[in-house]
Amino acid sequence: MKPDLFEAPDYYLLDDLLDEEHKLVRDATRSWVKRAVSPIIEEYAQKAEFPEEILAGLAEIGAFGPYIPEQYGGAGLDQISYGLIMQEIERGDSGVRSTASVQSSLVMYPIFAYGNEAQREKYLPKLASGEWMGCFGLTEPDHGSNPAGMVTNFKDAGDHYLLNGAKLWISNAPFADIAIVWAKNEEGRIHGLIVERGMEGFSTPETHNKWSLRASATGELIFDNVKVPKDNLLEGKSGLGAPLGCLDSARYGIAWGAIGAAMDCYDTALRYAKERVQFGKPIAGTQLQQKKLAEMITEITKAQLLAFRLGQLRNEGRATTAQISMAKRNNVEMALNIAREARQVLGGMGITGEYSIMRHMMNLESVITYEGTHDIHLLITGADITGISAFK
Ligand code: TGC
Ligand code: FAD
Repeated sequence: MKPDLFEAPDYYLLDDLLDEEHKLVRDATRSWVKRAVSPIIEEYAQKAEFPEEILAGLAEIGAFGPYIPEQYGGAGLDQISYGLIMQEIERGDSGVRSTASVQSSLVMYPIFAYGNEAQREKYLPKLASGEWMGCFGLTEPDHGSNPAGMVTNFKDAGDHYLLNGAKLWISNAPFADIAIVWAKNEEGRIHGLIVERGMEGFSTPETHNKWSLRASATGELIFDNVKVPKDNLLEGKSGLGAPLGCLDSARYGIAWGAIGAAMDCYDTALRYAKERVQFGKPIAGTQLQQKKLAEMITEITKAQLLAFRLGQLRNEGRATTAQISMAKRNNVEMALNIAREARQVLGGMGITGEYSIMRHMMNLESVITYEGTHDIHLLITGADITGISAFK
């Protein structure tokens, strides 16, 4: 892969809206990505392996639990810093951002928000340091967009629960030490359970043959009469709203992350277009390539503004699920469109691993599907503005 020459576009001088801490966090993440992710990521993606060697670095830059309070090992940052960290990591690779998103928003957040003090103290510091990694099991083979239909269940068996069922498409599953598993009790109410690797009857087979997120490890979670201690129940919240609350945080991170992937594609295409000479002049001097590049920077700028405003609303505790859906949907589609256009700017070179664009493009096909598909987010907006749910 070519050396990482990334220069971040900031067409509307959005840096002026950031405070010193935001810039510090953003710049530290950016230089870590250049140093630790860019040089190795293409090789890992080609061989379809997760680069476990970067876990310690992710923990060091505060990517595990950026907004979790420092008393539990988190970085105690605000939502805009969290977004900027996700943006910079996904600039490197969506799969690496996935690992950080899952650890922060889908594992640490539910333990912090729905767990008791003993659970917070037991798990959060080790998750923040990367000593333990986690995964989040909501999706099932027959229940993806409609998790309310899940069949994974647990029964009261005296001093423990007995957990049965299966989850599919679970990021980090193959190497996770713990799993936050959403399952129904005997009354059909959804609860979160902390399942630990090593519990008898719990296995995590890896999912192979992915053309997307190849540098991320995806797997299944299989529960065959797993005895889960009663202490491992997340007591603070139950019902579908509990996992959906975690998704709010992760989807928000993706709204920022996708901007990172788009910025990398744009920056690569712009540099290439200025250097590549055809018909006696740089292709950047042709009207058609300028149209592509001008539209890219316009869309990136709009997405940046959407994410920044959403971050302000999150900081004030005012962002709604529907606002988060709008930003996730818009920004991921924006990034995917830019990846496709940028790939064309590079001609044949665009399909090679010498450049990051094709990898971003393939990754974004997962990003537009997970954490709620593109269509589901549109329907969340539709329900919000009309007051009528298309799901019922
Ligand atoms: P609905 O009737 O709308 O809601 C059920 C209950 O939940 C409450 N609720 C929320 N509570 C807290 N936060 C939220 N964001 C909430 N949204 C809804 C709601 O008030 C209600 O409460 P109650 O007390 O009335 O029961 O539910 P529905 O069954 O109609 O479904 C709505 C729908 C389709 C939008 C929802 O099921 C959905 O979002 N589906 C998409 C599934 C999804 O996003 N799965 C993601 C899996 S995890 C993943 O992909 C990780 S990828 C990781 C990575 O690598 O980055
Ligand atoms: P389906 O729900 O079967 O949807 C198929 C198509 O039908 C989609 O286009 C969808 O938009 C459309 N559709 C569905 N319902 C409607 C409707 N009512 N109206 C109109 N169209 C509709 N899940 C986890 O729990 N944890 C993870 O860590 C995780 N990581 C993932 C990693 C990867 C790489 C991938 C690909 C997925 C991951 N997922 C994870 C699962 C992901 O959240 C689901 O794939 C996603 O929610 C969609 O579910 P599905 O694949 O079953 O598609």
